[in-house]
Amino acid sequence: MAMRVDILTLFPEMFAPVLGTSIVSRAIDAGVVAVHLTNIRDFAPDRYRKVDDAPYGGGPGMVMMCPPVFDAVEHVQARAAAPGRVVLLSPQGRRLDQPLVARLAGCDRLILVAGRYEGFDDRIRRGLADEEVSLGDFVLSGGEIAAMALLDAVVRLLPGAVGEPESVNEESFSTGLLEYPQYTRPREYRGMRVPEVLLSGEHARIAAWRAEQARERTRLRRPDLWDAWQRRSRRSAADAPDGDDRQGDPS
Ligand code: 9D3
Repeated sequence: MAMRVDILTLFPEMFAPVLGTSIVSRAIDAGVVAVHLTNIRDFAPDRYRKVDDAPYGGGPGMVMMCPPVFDAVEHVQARAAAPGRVVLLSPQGRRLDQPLVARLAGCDRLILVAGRYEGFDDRIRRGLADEEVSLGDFVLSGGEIAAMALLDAVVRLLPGAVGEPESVNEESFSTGLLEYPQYTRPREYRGMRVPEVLLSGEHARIAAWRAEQARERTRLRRPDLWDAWQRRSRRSAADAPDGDDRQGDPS
C-alpha cells in the first residue's frame, strides 16, 4: 500500500514545485506515495483566521497557537485508518540524518507539521509530536523547506520510487563514506584531465582507486564520518571468522 504523507502548513503553495518535479512527482504518479496538503489556517478558531499570538511572559515575535494545529492534526488523523507519525519540523529537533530518514520511510503514514513565526506553543510539541526534526544549525524562516527536504529523502527510499535500486544503496551515507570523484566527457576540460585509471578499462584497478578516494575524501572532509566508519569496519573485521582486524591505512 502507498505511504500517505500529510503536510500541515500555513503555506501549502510552497510545495507545488516539489510535488510536481522529479522523484517525488514520479512516486506520486506511480502510486508509491500519496501527499496531502492541509492549510493550518483553515482550522483557525476565529473569523480573523488567526493562528498565532503573543508569547505569555513577553518577548519578541509571535507563537503558533495550539487550537488550529491540534485541530488540523486530528482532522487528518481521522482521514485514514492507521494513525500517522506526527513529525514536527523545528530548529530544536533532532538533526535529520539517513538512519532517521530510513526509519521514517518505514512508517505507513507521516504527518509533517511545518511551523512559522518564533515557534510552536510548547504544548504542541508535548501533546502532538512523536518526533521533532531539524535540518541543522542554521536559521530557516519556517519548517516548509525542511518538510520538503524530509519528504524528498523519505520518498526516494520507498520501493518503486527510484529507477535503479542500486543507486539508492551505493550512495554515501549508506556506505558511511563520501562519494568517490566522478567524471564524464570530455577527457580534458580547461586543462583538467580525467584521472588516467578511469580510462584504463581495468575494473579492479578502478574499483580500488575509487575505494581509496572515497576513504581519503571522507578522512579529510568529514572526520566524524571517518571515525564512525573506521570503528564499524574494525568491528566487522574483528567479528569475521579469520579475525583479521588490521586496517590498511595506519593514519
Ligand atoms: C531567529 C529566530 N529564532 C531565534 C530566537 C528562533 C527561530 C524560530 C523559528 C529560528 C527559526 C525558526 C523557523 N525554523 C524552522 O521552523 C525550522 C528549521 C530551522 O530554522 N533550521 C533548521 N531546521 C529547521 S526545521 C524547522
